[in-house]
Amino acid sequence: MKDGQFDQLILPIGTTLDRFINTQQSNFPFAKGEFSQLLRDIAIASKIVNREINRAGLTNISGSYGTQNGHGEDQQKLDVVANVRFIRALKNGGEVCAIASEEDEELIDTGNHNGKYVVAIDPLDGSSNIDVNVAVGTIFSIYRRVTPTGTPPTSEDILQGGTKQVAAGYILYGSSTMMVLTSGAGVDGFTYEPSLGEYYLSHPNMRMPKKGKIYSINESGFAQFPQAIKEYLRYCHEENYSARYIGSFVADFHRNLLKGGIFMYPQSTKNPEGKLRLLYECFPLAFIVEQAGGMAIDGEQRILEVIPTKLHKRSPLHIGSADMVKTVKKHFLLDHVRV
Ligand code: AHM
Ligand code: MG
Repeated sequence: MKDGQFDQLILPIGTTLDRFINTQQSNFPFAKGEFSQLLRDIAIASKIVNREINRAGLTNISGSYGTQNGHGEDQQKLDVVANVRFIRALKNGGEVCAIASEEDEELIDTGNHNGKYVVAIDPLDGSSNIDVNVAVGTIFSIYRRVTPTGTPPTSEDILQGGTKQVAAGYILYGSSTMMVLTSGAGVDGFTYEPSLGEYYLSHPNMRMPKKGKIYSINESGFAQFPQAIKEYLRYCHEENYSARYIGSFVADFHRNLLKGGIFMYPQSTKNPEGKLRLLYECFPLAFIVEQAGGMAIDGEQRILEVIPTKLHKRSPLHIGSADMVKTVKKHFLLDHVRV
């Protein structure tokens, strides 16, 4: 072994998520200990969910739960487990007064009326992939409440619009488990070390490539897509871009964030509003993508500027490398000329 090579091998793993949160706290004048504690609560729940997912094939926890959520979608057992884990952690933490979850039709009042924060969460996104051992994710978004502390939260607290997020993140339960986080000062990625039970900073200051050659879309809907998307897809084919689509938003997004690419879930004649939900799917990843130098639009408008009218509002989404998203936008603008 060459000089210094051994030292490289035994370098300490580095900064834990906990330590990172503590140092970041000083950058946010409003963020006293509550905000840090809230991020820690999410991290703890994610470790438990990670454990459940890893054992899914061994326990009776995969497959359908036999119920539907408020959108009429079949709930998987793990959807329900993850929802309970995150809600319990957020309720017990005490910093959050309300939670909007994909799995619950109404806004959840945690009973902590002195809590300053509200959270929107998709506890387990892409959960239909669990049974086939494919990556899934958790997506979350944090706001400061707008109603006075000490009073019951209202939907006004959560329907503020994406620009009002104070933090957002996702956990990718993949070949390794990662948490990717922004609190408005760049994006940082943490990899989970299961034997130590800690997230460690592994991807500091993540930047998305300006251009990419990957497009991610469920192309089976081609005939039902708007003209702009059909034209853009033809352009992707001509440019010899690679098609990559797992069907787990977090996993598809994460790959594109690292390698450069675009993820699209457009409106269609089947889903005139698209499929993905603003509060806990589009907004958090749009906040992250912008913080990493990318873009997110619903066609012509910046996603973060859309004001949601209801808890589970859906939106078309085109998100990824800035130059690719700009090209999609150009195609939507051209649609007006074509009409
Ligand atoms: P879910 O929240 O019910 O899991 O649905 C969201 C998922 C995303 O992860 C993924 O991008 C999309 O649905 C895939 O949808 P489709 O099967 O229509 O391609
Ligand atoms: Mg989802």
